[in-house]
Amino acid sequence: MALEEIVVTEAIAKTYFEKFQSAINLDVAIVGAGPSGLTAAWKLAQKGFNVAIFERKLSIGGGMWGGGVTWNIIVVQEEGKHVLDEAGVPLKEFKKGYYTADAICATTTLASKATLSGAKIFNCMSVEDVVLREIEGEKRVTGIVINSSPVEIAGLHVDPVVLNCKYLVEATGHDLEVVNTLIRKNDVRLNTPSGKIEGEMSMWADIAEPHTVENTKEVFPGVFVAGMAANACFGSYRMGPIFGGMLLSGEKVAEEIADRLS
Ligand code: 48H
Repeated sequence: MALEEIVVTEAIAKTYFEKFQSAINLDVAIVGAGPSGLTAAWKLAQKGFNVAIFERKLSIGGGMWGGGVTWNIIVVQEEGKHVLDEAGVPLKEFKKGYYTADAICATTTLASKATLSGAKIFNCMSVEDVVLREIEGEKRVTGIVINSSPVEIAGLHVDPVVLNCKYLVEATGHDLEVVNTLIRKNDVRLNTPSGKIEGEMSMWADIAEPHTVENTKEVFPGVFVAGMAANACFGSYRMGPIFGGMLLSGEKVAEEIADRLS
């Protein structure tokens, strides 16, 4: 059978825009396809919610691909082990309570779980702003403002487009980009002790791991923070290449949002 290039073009354009169209009114928009974002997407899609991740880079996985200093092995402690067990990622006990996993296997398996459960991933797509509305006297984020990453990287003056979401999950890691933009542009207070971003602190893994989960919560009406972004927002420590907190944070944010949406 002859291969017609034009059919390939049609197939990609039609199928991509069907996928895009189905993301115009989302239950949950997740910003960032690192471990916390991928886990949240998997768990929400598994429950049947319309969920999509927007990832600036071409590759998914955020900081998990590289393990520690590019030695591509991650460590997970007892508490977070069940998430990788459920995904089917093989783990080895290194010492009591310390498990290792291959970073490539963990990343690809979480991405596979998310997409096969029905979550959509839009890579090369940056979230550059949010939609803010006043609803019954309360300001709330009701959507995301997205642009193609190549447009952003080239510094082209091309306007973004908007997608609606009932909830936004900021899983952008250390930079906490979305909440930073929210408070820079608008006179609003966050649900943090100071009402502002508390900021990430230095390394203290033992405290940072449980804090990542505690700090996974709604920081502004319609906006949850997860993963490293949660610690940056609420002011806690970093933890190096230990990923249990990221997985548990993704699991928690999915549960909390699922409860709200049900
Ligand atoms: C679209 C964006 C935008 C944007 C950023 O950093 P991540 O891996 O995030 P987490 O929180 O799931 O995992 C953190 C972990 O990788 C880590 O860094 C740890 C454990 N550090 C500890 C330590 O001590 O250093 O992924 C975030 C993703 C990235 O892929 C970004 O490209 C993406 O978010 N992103 N995507 N629009 N505005 N900002």
